[in-house]
Amino acid sequence: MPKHLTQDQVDSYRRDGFLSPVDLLSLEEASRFRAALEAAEARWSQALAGAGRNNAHLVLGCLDEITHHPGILDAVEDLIGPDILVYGSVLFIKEPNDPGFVSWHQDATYMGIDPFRGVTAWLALSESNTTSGCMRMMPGTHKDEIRAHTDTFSEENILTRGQTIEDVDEDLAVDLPLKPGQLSFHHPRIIHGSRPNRGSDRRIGFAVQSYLQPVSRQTICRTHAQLARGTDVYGHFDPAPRPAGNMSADDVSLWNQVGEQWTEILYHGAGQRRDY
Ligand SMILES: O=C(O)CCC(=O)C(=O)O
Repeated sequence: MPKHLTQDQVDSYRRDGFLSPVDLLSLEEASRFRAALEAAEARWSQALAGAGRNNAHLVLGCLDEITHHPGILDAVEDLIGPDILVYGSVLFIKEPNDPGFVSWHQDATYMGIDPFRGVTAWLALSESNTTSGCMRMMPGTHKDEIRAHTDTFSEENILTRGQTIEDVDEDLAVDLPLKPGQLSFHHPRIIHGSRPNRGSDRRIGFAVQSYLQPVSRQTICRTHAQLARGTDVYGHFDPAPRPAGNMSADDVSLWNQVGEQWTEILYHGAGQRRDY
């Protein structure tokens, strides 16, 4: 018996490789988290730019709260079972009229996790729709192997390497509009992307990328993860503590260490690097 999702939702995730929209936070909660995040961005603007958008749940109380939200973890448990690690997180923010886009890709390609037993949760903290550049998915492609990706390093591409799958039949894509407080789940092999934000508000997405079963392994370099629920009998990751408030010195030190590990992982074998 699922804890948060219906059996139909679980079945549709298994069939399509994504599930959306899922109601999780109230509008008030989402507004509170957005305000806390934006206050942190104003105060620590340098630290939270570029690669600082990765794993900010290790240093900001509001993102830690989302990451360990019992309702989100219930839904994750419905999809991957009771033992749950938080591997990492990414803030996907597109400013108003921002040319930034996300090319068609499969997350598992460059994350170095094998076996990759997990799911990404993408929470909207502002309207994410076709105007603001919501995510788009290619249903069923999670059942395929990893496709060939070209590293474009295109300036407006938000992905680390601008990695792109070239021959995607966009007519088959499904838009995933979300209201603030709703989230979507997606599988590590689903082909997905998003267009630029043509709207007048920020498009703010917070992705826990990903929640993992502890059997999953990082194959490129040893790194950290947090146990969110259940037990980890494998010990494939070093335990990362939850943050003590915002930007404490110890938490920032761990965050920087994980940032270096992620750079090694995400740019493994790449011809060039950039600052995120
Ligand atoms: O936020 C976006 O538009 C894309 C996010 C994404 O690619 C992901 O969460 O895997």
